[in-house]
Amino acid sequence: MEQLATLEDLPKEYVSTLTQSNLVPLWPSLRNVLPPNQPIPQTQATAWHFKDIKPLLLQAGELTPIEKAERRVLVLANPGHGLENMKATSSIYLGMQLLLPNEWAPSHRHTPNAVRLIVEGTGAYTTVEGQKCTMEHGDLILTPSGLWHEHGHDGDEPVIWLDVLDLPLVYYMEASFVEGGDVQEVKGTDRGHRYAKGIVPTVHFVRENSGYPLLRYSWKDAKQVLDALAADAAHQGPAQISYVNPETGEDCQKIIGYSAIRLAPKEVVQLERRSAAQVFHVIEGQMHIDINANTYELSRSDTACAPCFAQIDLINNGDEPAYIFVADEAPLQKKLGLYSTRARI
Ligand code: 1HN
Repeated sequence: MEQLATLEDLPKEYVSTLTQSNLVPLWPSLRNVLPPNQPIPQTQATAWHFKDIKPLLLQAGELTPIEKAERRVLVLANPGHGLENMKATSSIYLGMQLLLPNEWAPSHRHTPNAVRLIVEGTGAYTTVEGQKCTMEHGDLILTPSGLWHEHGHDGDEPVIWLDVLDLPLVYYMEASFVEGGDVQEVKGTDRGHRYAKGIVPTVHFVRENSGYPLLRYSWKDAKQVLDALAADAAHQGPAQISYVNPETGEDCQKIIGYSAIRLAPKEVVQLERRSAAQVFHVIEGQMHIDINANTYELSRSDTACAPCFAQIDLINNGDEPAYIFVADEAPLQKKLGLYSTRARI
């Protein structure tokens, strides 16, 4: 493609006259906003190790009372986006949150969608629109846009979880805001028991929160399905599950997609190159991940992110299966007609 003229090729007075009228010439910036053939991501391959995060998070527990934090979180920020922008990828926010015994993170609701993936500890719960969802290691709990949610802790050890939100996108759209609320009345426990093996309740009433029939996806169940897939001789390719709305089969949230992969001991999975950036988090086991020219060793509770169109290899060097949670921007890109894949190089 043709090299285009730069700002320096224009007379200074001309440029300053443009500026005074809030005008900008397109051509000096055209190749930045429309790079040839593929995007130039700001997202950098980055890994965060739990052994580094945990002591700092526990220290935050001593330094800042929950009343002064509302949510006690250390954000996993991608240096390619500038740490202060709190982005793991262009649209995905990641944070590790700590709740100590007897603490309470008050009820609120906001426009960004959130999920939490439970990393460590027992005894805590999230109440979402009156449904109390207990937290156990590996569980996925949804707090979709506009639903009231609060966290409590009746146990006796620190509980840590990974928050995943579409905050960077919603903030960019100038659509991000929160409302505070009163303590919720608990009306029931999570509705997981309503859904089993292709059996769903017949819908003959108007739903309170249509679109989010299931709020807690139990890791015990997800792991069982992954193990069954791996043991099934007829199953082709890596054992992988998607977290979906059990009534429609669609992605469980509108913007970020959630899935999990099982890597058998010594299994190597070469992912296709995707237009959607991705996040990987080790639920159990360990893995070696190659993202373009970067290599990371990830253990239990470690997290990494990969930019769009990255070439990614997942390798389980251990003797036990590895279970990896994946978050990606695919639902958003598909809705916008922007999703594509490329052959590996
Ligand atoms: C939020 O509501 C939670 O409810 C956690 O636990 C992290 C980060 C940004 C905005 C809202 C929570 C958040 C958040």
